[in-house]
Amino acid sequence: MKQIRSSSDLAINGAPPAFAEPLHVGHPNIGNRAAFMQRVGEILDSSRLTNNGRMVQEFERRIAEYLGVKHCVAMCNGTIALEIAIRALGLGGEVIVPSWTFIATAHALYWQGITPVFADIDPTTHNLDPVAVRRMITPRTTGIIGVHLWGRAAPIEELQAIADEHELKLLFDAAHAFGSTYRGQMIGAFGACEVLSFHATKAFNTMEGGAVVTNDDELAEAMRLMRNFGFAGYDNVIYPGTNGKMIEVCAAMGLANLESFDHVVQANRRPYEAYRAAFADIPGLSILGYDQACRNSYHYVVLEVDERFPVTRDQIVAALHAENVLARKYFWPGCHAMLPYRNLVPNAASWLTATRLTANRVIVLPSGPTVQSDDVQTIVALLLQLAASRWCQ
Ligand code: T4K
Repeated sequence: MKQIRSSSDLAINGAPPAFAEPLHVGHPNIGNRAAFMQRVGEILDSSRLTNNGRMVQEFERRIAEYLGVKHCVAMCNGTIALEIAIRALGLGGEVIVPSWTFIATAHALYWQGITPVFADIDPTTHNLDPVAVRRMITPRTTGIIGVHLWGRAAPIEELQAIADEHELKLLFDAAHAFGSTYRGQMIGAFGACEVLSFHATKAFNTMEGGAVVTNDDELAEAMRLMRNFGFAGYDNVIYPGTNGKMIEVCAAMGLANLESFDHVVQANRRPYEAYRAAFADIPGLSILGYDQACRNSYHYVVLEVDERFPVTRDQIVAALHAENVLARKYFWPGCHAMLPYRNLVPNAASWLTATRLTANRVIVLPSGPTVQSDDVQTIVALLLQLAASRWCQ
């Protein structure tokens, strides 16, 4: 472990990096390998590799059960799951989304000729601000996509009230929220449907994968059709569908990982609490809190840097990368500032005040079960040394 006593111990000043191997945000959680390999063996023996095989069916059953929802429609990834949900709900025209999200939320609309309309967030929760959502409604609005960012529930009731009042469809991008709860209920059954991502970098992963979960029988049926080219039986296509199917090996990974998910959540909490305690008394640095009344996977450790800290967010990220700490600026600069949206709505920044403020403050730190408390202490020491040396200059 590198000792950090002075600025000459920092890698940006020529010292060796603190970590020999990179420390990632989103290091994949790999659960019970033996259980996974056993299932892979069964798949190979059965020679059913994809197209709604036994593993996918079992996976869908188990996820629906875990989340307490009627239907889980498994897909090849979260982006396709979003696209299919949007299409199955019949959205068109304009749909209101936060800009402060992963680009896939906006792309899933744009890809289908729908205009994403960016509404501002509440800077204390990083989720959509219902007042800002109301402001963006026009006669062309057909829906709202709330994002449960960092696994924190979006303002579900307020968004549902707006949707009901204006006869809009409401769905949730729950890519970060597997296993989260809102008012004692699992995320999964809110809105018309909720969309999950099981990407390798998520707390719960199927390598690549996603799903739409819903209590709506008809919607689930439509999505099952859409993810399989629109086939309603052999030789009978009744809809211009796509290929959104999850493969058997991914479902097997999910089934194996589901067994250890609660353990992952417990293990995630250790680095999260260690970071939170370490930064508690440092002016200008704070870790985004999670509501103690709700469950969260503690997968994302979101550090906010404000002007009271003597080093900028970007300088911190550069210094951490030199140490092999691959912290991320998720989701800077916001969807509105990326192509094609930057050209489509060049003035969006003028109403996205909280989004811009937040985007310039955030660093997501490496965490998860593989990050040890010594690692956290080293990262904290690096930041303090960085501040001390800049402070002296
Ligand atoms: N909605 C929201 C709100 C989302 O956050 C996402 C995805 C989606 C929708 C769409 O769901 P998917 O279609 O992806 O299922 C990553 C993920 O690719 C993406 O799934 C995720 N959100 C987003 C937040 O992060 P990148 O480009 O930043 O990931 P990448 O490749 O840089 O990986 C992060 C780090 O993890 C790397 O530095 C290395 C490490 N890593 C990564 C992979 C894939 C590993 O150690 N092993 C691996 O297999 O987007």
